[in-house]
Amino acid sequence: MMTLNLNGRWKMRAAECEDIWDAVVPGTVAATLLEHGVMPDPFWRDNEKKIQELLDRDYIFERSFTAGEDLLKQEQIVLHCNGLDTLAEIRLNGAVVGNADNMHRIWFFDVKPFLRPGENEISIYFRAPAPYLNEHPSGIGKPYTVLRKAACMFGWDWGLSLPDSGIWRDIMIEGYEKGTIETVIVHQEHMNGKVIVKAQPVCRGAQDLLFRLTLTEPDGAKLETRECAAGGTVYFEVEHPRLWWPSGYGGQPLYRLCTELMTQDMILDTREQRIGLRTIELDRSEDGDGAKYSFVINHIPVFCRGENMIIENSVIQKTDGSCYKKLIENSLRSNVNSIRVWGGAYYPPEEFYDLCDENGILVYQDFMFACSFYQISPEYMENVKQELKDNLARIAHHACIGLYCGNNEIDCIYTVTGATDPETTALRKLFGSGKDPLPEAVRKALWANYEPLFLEMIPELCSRYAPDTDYVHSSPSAKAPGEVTAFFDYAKDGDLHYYLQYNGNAPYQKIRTMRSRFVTEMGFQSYPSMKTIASFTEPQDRLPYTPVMYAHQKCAGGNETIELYMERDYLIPKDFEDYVFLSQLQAGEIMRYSVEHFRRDNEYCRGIMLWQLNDCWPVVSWSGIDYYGRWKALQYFIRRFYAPVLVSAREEDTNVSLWVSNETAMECNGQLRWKLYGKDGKILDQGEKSAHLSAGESASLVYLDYSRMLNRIEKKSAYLFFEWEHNGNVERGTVLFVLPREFYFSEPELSWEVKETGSSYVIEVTAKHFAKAVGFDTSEGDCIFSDNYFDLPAGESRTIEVKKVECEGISDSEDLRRQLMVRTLNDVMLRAAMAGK
Ligand code: BMA
Repeated sequence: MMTLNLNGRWKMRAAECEDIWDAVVPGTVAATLLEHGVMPDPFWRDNEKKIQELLDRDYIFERSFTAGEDLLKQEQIVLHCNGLDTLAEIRLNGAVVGNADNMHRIWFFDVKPFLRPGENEISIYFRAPAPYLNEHPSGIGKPYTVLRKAACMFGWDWGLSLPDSGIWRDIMIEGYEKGTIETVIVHQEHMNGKVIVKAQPVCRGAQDLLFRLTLTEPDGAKLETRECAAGGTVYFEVEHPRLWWPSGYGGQPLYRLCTELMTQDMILDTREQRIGLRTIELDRSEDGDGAKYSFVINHIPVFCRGENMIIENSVIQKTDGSCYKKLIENSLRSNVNSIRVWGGAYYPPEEFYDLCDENGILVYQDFMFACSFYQISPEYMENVKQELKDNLARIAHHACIGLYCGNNEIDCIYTVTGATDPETTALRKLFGSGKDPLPEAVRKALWANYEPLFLEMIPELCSRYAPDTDYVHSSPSAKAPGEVTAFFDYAKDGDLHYYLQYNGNAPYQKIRTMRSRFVTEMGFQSYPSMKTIASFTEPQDRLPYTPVMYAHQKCAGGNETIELYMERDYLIPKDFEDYVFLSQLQAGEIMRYSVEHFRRDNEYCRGIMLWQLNDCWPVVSWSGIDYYGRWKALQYFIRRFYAPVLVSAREEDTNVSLWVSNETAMECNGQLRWKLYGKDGKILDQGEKSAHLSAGESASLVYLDYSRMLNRIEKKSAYLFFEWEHNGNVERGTVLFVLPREFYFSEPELSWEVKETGSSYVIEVTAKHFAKAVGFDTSEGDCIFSDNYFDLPAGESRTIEVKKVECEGISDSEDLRRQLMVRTLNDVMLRAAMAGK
């Protein structure tokens, strides 16, 4: 095959004016306009409003290229576009060669009749998506459902509206003889300690060709080479297979499958896929109280400690492989072993799945449908079918993909349209689906649009392209599609999405009355760091309720909800920096409280995926890591509460049980220690206990009854500090016996020193008095601390490491010392109390 790469320098012009700009492809309208200063920074203050008009215009990308003799003499010549966003007309030397209308598809256009020797002109006309939606109202769903384009590009409850267009993935011309490889479908059969790998090549074009497939061991040793004809299957028998595991359960050896498409005397095309040998199953067996929702890999149940990923950047051109590398590195550092690719976005590039394969991150893969009914027609179904084939053919062989999911939240929207119970009725209003249940006839019509897509076509395609991977039709969903009548019933035999607003802004403590098989979404919002806020505001904007801060809060009532919960547990700071700090701490605490609860209940609950891992612009959101890659307090909490072996406390007034939850495939022997501190750091009680936990066991190890020791007053200055030590790791936690707003905080009197070792800086911090949530930050530069927002009992020290390679804008230890800022909950509460007086 011959490839003429068309990436690189193009020209872009607006359809209705003379302006013309240099453009880089892959690239988009917004990226080009930004580059040339035509579009104001969409992230600055409330500029979002100002950019819409620019994106409401049509644009043309064009360039010339030279077609050589070698290319022209090929039997077949196609224009291959890995991504056109979205409504595009493609011309070659003035003639229309095709149209595109689906951002998620891979397009091939026959260009042989249009190419000429020497100089050629290609142009792609992009019609503006937002005006198109206005002209083509959706029958039954949200406006974005009309176009096969990332739904969130029109705005989401964490994302600005930036309905871009462009050549967003690679573009090239390919010339070939007879045919090319479309994909190789891989099926594994594990039995008696062997794996039979069945590989079924699929080709485009002529079908009378031959395939030669070679399987190579992870260490590079060639295992076998076999041949088959088109439509045939090749079988490899792997003795002593080296199995692929999710992170923390074993290694990630990857075999290589190299496929050559051939005639008797020529190799026409090649394709290489890396495959991991493993069995993977979503166990949904009934157990008397509903049904499980549990990932079982190589026969070991794996607890998912996951996060939901959204698009990486609202301006798509800024997305490259390196941003995924960072996301995965951050996930691993946070003890995350699974990521959900959420359905309101787009299918990530190969780099993402490669990284997940290599690092043992299990992927929960949604198809790109979210939060609305989609009206189907034969043309729509055909378009989607091609989209699914394109993407399954591209990604299905990856070891990391643990599950396919038809859509995000459409089954539950259906549930709320019919519900009569008070909780689900309240949700119907929240989801904007009206006050009253919909008439049955209308619901039937909605379901008639659901079934053919999510219960027929998609699962059929999945079983063809991904025969070893399970499919669920929606998240959340229960076992029987469309039959859930009350929202919280998903928890019993399916997966749950849980936000406190879904529960009437209930106290977060209510979670302890709930059980759920799997929590695919759960989150709490917080503000991004002050440095990030400074990047999009003027000083006068920096208060929770200014128009600019509202412009960077896309969830209705979001800032108010943050404050509502703050008011319940804390004193509201007057100082905005304190406020931001507290909002982050609160999100961390609420998630800690909730995740620890579900982890203790690990016989019932088999996974949690927090909403949300990342941000696509600087915004107040549920994320743990903000747009600039800065860790919010939540991400440090995640690192702790997602530790494979977790120690946690279940307190009830003055009584506490201490639990250890071992989510590893090995038994765990360790030492539990606890100390109860009273006023002035006086130790009131202490103890320790060795314990043994088997693989996957979660158990209460001690029950401490302090009802006699702690009276109404003493409770306000007492805290229990506990830790679990095993294999040199120490996990810790603290219990307060009253809400932080009632606690007698004193100045912690922290002191710290910064030292330097070869590759790291080391901060040693000591607290004279109990310090709650010691939060470090740097004034100008950025870094990741080995731990942060942690508690220090009176008189104790902690060593924190900062890796030099992870520092930006910090030149040496002296500079770090100069930039280092520390804030504790003590400071924030004391200041708030003073300001309140
Ligand atoms: C769920 C998600 C997203 C949304 C999030 C936060 O509904 O699926 O659509 O952003 O909650 O509200």
